[in-house]
Amino acid sequence: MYFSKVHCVRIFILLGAIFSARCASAEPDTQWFRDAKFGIFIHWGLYSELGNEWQGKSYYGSGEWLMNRAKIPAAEYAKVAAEFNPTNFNAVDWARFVKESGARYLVITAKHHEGFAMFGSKVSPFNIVDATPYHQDPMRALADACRREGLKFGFYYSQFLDWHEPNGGGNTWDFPKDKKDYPSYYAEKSVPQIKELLSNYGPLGLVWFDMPGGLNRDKTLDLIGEVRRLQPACLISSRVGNDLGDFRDLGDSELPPNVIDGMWEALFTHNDSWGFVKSDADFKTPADILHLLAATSARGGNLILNVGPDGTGKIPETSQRYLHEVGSWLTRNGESIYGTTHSPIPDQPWGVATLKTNRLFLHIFTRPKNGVLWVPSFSATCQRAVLLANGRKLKAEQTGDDLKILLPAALPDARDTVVVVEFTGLLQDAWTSTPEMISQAFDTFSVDAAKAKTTGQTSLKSIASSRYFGNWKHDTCAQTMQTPADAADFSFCFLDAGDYRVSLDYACLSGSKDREGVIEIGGQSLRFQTLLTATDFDSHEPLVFIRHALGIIHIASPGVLPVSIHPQTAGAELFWLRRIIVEPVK
Ligand code: JFZ
Repeated sequence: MYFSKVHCVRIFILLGAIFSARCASAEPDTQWFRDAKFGIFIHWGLYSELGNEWQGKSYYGSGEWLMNRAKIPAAEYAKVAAEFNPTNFNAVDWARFVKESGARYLVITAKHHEGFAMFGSKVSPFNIVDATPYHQDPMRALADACRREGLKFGFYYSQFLDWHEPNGGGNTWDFPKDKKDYPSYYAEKSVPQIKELLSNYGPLGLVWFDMPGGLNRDKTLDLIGEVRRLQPACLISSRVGNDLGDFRDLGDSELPPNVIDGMWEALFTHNDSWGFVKSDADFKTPADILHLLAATSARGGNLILNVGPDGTGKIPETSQRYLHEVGSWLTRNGESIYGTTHSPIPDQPWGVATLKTNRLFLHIFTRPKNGVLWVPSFSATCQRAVLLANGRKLKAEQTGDDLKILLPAALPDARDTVVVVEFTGLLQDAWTSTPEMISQAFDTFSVDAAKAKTTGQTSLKSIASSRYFGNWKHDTCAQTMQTPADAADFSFCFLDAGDYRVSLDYACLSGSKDREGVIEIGGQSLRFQTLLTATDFDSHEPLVFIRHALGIIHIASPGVLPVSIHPQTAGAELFWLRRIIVEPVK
């Protein structure tokens, strides 16, 4: 058969494109993740149909754990599939919802711990196509719709916990633990389904594994090898287990107090549950979400925020409205988030910062009352400062490493107004060396214990506790302070003279009740005796803190002062210090 020269050239070009595409995906594609900064999580399964209610009883907390909390027999729970018919689901609408939220990627539960596959699986008949009246695979349509919107698409897959299967992890109310054969579960369901997801839904941005178990490091490496073989560019979450994975997922609803290097993700629910809960209206506001997004970016990570559609496939109205507001803000201010790196300065009384090459983005959550935005540790040279929203140039004065920007009386965005500082020279990383900036320009200052320099036995620890089941909170506290040498030390820069009320926010268990401590600020000290907040600690109960007002200090002139908190005498642990509160006296 004769090939014209044109045909040969076309074939050559096509082969070249295929080859380069294969080469391009020869290893995990991390750049999109680093730049994305914001993703949407969707938890959607049979639990969404139940909405955390079972046999007339309402449960509170994570709805996707209902089967476990109510110890519903697997055979009984499986009957819910016959009622699951998400006629309100519309892949194009969902993809548009994610796009208009300003998120750059979507991760959706392909199979959660209930064991039900929200995709057409040939591995198990317990799936949305075979076991429900819906008889369709929503994931195929959703994956395609997301790609058409320019979004990265990924699957959450619970690779070990599976309450439907005798050999899956977690269901010991139907299937005795000592009879479980985890390797069989992986061989017969988990890994084959993961391969289905990696083979049938197009290029995936990531696979979000969760709750690892039943695999040693070598077997986990084998699983990772399968992902790499089928989708070389696909990223893998750290919850694949055994300290492996391409990016680190923090604990549920955990914002780290400080910068974390490398690729990582903070994951939060929009209300108090991952899965849909009929009674849960505790939604984060647009301002809450924007502050969380900016703070996560300031620390160098991504925020993935979860929404939980109901059993009909409807995303809660509040989630739709609030995430649309977030998206509108990102349309105007997105360059201060997307593609940024961590802030060179710690959180400030006015907000947080993000950085992109020679531009520092100042996210103003609270306007200083005197209109002066003080930017500490600014070691570069400010060339100009403008409001991102409208390009309005602002007056900026730099004295050494202190940059002061004069703000207009009204800021464009009450939730988060961004000032862009364009600079030359090198902006040093001063996250840990910058003192706490205290002044009369704000009503209150909150200094996290996580900022402390510790001495002696003092330790800083992130303590997880929960309100409702699965509604996790994380508080970094200064602990094990037993002698005067065990201190939590800080540096406060008072910009204004005046009086300031000092309070401590801490938890005090029974062993620490009535312990005497002291906070020293410069040459002044405030002594205190601890107040009991709880007899003991259980991570499945709320960790209660008290805000204990210690007294007023007088600052005669501006300046940097050392601050130290420690026991007055040797004895039991003083308390679990979460933060110092400083309030200017009007
Ligand atoms: C897991 C799931 O059990 C939960 O239903 C949800 O899917 C969430 C995103 O992931 O929950 C976890 C997993 C890990 C921690 C806490 C909750 N952790 O490491 O603290």
